Amino acid sequence: MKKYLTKDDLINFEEKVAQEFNKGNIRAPIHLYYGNEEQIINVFKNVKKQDWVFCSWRSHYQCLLKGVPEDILMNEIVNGKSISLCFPEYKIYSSAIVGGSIPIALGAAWAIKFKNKKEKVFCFMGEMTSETGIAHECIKYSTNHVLPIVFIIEDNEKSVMTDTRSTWKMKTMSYEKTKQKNIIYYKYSNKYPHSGAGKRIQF
Ligand SMILES: Cc1ncc(C[n+]2csc(CCOP(=O)(O)OP(=O)(O)O)c2C)c(N)n1
Repeated sequence: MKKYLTKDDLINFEEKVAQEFNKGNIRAPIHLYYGNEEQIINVFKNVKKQDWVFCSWRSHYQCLLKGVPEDILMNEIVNGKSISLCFPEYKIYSSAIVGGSIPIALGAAWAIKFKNKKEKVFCFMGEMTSETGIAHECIKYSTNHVLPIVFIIEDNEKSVMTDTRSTWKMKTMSYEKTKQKNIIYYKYSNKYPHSGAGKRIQF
């Protein structure tokens, strides 16, 4: 029987990672989610097993929702891989480089279309990443070439600790009010800091 993950399952997993990190058991950076559980569960209602998911440095929720078992995921995180989690067997790929996974996601979508496959690509990014040139180019190319890719922009209003809107002098981000069908845009408020879990840990 398929197990559907709930909001509490996701929150509890991040809480466990936070505890391990604050105890000094994870000797590498972690980026935790909080506050976007309902939105991301909704996105995953349309993600099928055969689909690809591309992420950034913050990807624990996507891994869980794509079907990576909790123990396997936790093991990778404790081994210091949280920032770039890749599970090809579950068709999930991450990069810690701002914008790094977007052109790869586009390439995957292009290949799917070229080979007439039924798969889809889901590509997650933060709102600061969505303002970069590479994101604009990839979204434009995918839209105009009608590629099987959906971009999910998760807006926490910050780029590390910088206010994204004041950086660009924009009240509304470029894709915030978009009507494009290949873009999902949502705002959330994270209780965790950009990196770590609130306690200074010396590696
Ligand atoms: C090429 C590159 N430049 C800088 C960084 C450092 N960096 C990591 S996350 C981040 C902020 C990105 O902000 P946003 O896209 O809004 O993501 P989120 O707030 O969800 O982390 C920056 C500048 C990086 N990882 N890669």
